Amino acid sequence: MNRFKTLGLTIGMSAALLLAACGDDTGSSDNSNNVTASIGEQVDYKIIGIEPGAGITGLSHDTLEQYENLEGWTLQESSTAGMIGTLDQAIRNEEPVIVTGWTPHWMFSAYDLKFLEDPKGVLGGAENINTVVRKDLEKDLPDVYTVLDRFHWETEDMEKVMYDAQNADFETAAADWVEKNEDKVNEWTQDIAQGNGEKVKLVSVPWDSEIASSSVVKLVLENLGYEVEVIPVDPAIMFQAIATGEGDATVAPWLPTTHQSFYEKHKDDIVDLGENLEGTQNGFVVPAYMDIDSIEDLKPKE
Ligand code: PBE
Repeated sequence: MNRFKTLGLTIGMSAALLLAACGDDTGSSDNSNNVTASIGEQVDYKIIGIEPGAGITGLSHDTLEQYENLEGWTLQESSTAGMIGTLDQAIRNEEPVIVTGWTPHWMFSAYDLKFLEDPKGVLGGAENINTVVRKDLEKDLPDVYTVLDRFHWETEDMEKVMYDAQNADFETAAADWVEKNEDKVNEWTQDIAQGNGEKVKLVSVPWDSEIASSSVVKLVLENLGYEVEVIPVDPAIMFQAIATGEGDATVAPWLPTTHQSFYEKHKDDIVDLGENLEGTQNGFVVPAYMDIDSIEDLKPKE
């Protein structure tokens, strides 16, 4: 929960940095007439990233290394809120900006954006979100294991919870989704016996997509009589917690690419129940008005 304080701080800071940067601008913000400054020069050869611990942050560093045309470019790590703040300011000023982005995320409905093509596939293609549990969960809490094994939904479901949570909170949005999707929930909970207040630790990551899925799974298990705690941590810690048995389960791993390094490290000590959602995507994201389509369209720093 502390993390959210940090996010607030970072968005303030990055807005301030951006304002300072705008002060240097010598009136060349209309990029359609600006033939002298390349996109690289205009964005100071920076990709705006998110939290250092995110899977996408590691992949973005790999991308900078693997594309020769990104020689001299850097990833400016910040926070999700900081990244959104910078993106929002750039769009208001119709300036170029390149951020690390992903779907499902509301940024694609709030702004007209596009993913830059990634011909080397470093940032991963269409991915899945998997359910991963600790080794003895099936033995210790077989009904919880079965519900988690059955849990599966669509990107539209997740987006609905994420969208509704913007006007309420995740708990309310999840409750509303559960109420309106009885059929799906019944498929997961069919013939499951009521629990007796047994504790379940659901480990997650602090991004909206996973707050949405964890909130729904928490509620479904609570309705079955379990006492569920959701613990948002960095992806590395999430995998470690399941491997050591400190956490019971997670519905948050992005695979096979985003969290691959953490998965590989712990794969012998965790149980992978397969995907609960298909069709996520990471990438370098730019406003649709920018005149480039691929990471390879960017020029090295001179
Ligand atoms: N994300 C959203 C996370 C996982 C969910 C893509 C920002 C990441 O680890 O990169």
